[in-house]
Amino acid sequence: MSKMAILISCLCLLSGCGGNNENPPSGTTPSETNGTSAQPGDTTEGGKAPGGTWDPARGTATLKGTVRFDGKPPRRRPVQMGAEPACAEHHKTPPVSETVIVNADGTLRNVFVVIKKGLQGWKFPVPSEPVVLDQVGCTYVPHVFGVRTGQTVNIRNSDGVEHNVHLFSKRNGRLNFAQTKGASRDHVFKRQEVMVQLKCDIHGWMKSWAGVVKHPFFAVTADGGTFELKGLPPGDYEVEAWHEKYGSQTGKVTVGDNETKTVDFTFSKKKRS
Ligand SMILES: [Cu+2]
Repeated sequence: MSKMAILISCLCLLSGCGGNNENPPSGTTPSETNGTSAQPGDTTEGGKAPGGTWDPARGTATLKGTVRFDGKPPRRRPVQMGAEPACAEHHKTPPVSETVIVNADGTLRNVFVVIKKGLQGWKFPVPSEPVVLDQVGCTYVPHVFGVRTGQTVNIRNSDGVEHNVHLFSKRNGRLNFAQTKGASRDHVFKRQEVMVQLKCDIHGWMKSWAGVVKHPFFAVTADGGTFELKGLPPGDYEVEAWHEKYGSQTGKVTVGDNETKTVDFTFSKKKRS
């Protein structure tokens, strides 16, 4: 086996690449995105099931990678907030769409990367601290985030206007409530689901995506388009990379004790189906 760091590179020009691709058309709901496919971590296929509570001493392996965008980056269109002056005046410069953000170096932001298979059997302690989802300037912050099953999401409205938080989910029930200025409400997702969508019914441009995961091995790409999943047990893994417009890709990798392996992904307009 080569020692080359890059085991998998889902280059979009190669036929067959993205065979697990579940690309949705733009604007589809999360349930449409994921169709009837298995949810990450739900399967017992393809790996050992060590069982029991997670032992951090086993977490010696690291997976890292870069998510790139192939092609001319789409223009980030202005978000029209004129109908709600309190939203528009919050922004010093006109807000632009967060749907596709290609970094200056050609990498792609807001891609949710998660271990899809290989961790079944472990039970991971749930963090006591909440994940915060705020509404600021009539924008959800963050736009894409991860949260653990059983972990609290603290949903806040830091704006001076009323919002509505509406969950679109296939596995986590219903959630739909109005939130007045300065309000705060906690919510806990009970079932793994990659992804769920939160929208404001009052301001149609307000959308946020959450990956609800049973384990702690997930990341969202930011500037630089990179991710790193540290503290993994050595093993065989399937890694999923999800983007709200360009769908999902998966890659397989084997990582050993004290090893670091790289799994890269490339998205492009061509991968839409
Ligand atoms: Cu709103």
